[in-house]
Amino acid sequence: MPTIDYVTKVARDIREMKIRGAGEIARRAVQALKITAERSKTRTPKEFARELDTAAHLLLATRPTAVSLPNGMRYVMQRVHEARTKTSDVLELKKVAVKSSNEFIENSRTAIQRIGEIGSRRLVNGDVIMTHCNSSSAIAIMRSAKKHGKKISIIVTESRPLWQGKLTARVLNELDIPFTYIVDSAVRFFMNKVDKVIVGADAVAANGALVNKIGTSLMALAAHEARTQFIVAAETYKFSPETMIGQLVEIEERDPSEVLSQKERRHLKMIHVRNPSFDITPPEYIDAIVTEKGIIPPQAAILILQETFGKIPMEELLGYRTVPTAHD
Ligand code: RUB
Repeated sequence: MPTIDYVTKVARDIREMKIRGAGEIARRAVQALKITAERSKTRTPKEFARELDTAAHLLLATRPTAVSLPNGMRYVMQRVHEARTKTSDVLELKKVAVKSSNEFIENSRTAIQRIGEIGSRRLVNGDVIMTHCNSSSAIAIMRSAKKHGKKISIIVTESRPLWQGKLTARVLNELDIPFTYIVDSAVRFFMNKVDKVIVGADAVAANGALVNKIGTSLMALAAHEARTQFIVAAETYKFSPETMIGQLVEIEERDPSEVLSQKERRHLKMIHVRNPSFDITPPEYIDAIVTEKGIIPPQAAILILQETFGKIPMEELLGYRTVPTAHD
């Protein structure tokens, strides 16, 4: 398959959510960038960078919310651009692109494992944990707790409209962790029985706000009211550098047919279905963010951002992002 067709296919799979979850989206997009570099037949550094750029922008145009995607693209492209200032050998640049892609993918997997180890220390025998959607980082904490012999049980929301709760259910089943499966609207009903809420992240803003699957903020609100700990599992490449200069994370709104089919809507001439895929949980409702570098309060998100992106000029960062829009 020609490289551009391969990249287009990965982009389509991300858009259609055959590839989903912020971490996996980033890894698969970076993998596509790596394959573009490996197969490149370009002869000049400029052509090579342009080919990679085209692929990166195709991948970026898929889903706008998971900041891991532009951060993954940045990780590779920045290193390629930096190498261009030192060499004009395309073969060398290819090596840089491949090496940095592998590095990003490897670091991302290690980060999830670390989050599992670090986060599981917060869990104690008998803990009842509530989770939403399907997050590999949140599940890593549960997996690690189980590995360390802690007896935990999970409450899993179905996560309408696309039922990612079923994916979580399958994983927990394989892990032999007992779980209760509930409809999204039963969150408050069960919250008093919950010791900790653990969810993943599509983005963490500079002020510590969390962007995650629609319904997360309602869960946080219920947890806050019930005095239940609300914990976020987020690799540092989920932190959004644009928010350091006050830009908002774009919230994806998906096709209304995911909520109500066209057939069902046909006879309801007054209906208007909205389908936002993510929402924003304010930092006041978050007790801790578990990252691969340790557990931080949401207020320390800015420190992670400064450490990770502080030295990179903002205009360079903004070259790898999607168009900002308002939250609503
Ligand atoms: C997935 C979702 C997950 C985060 C974190 O939404 O909201 O909680 O992406 O996942 P979608 P992970 O199904 O729309 O992609 O921890 O696996 O990166």
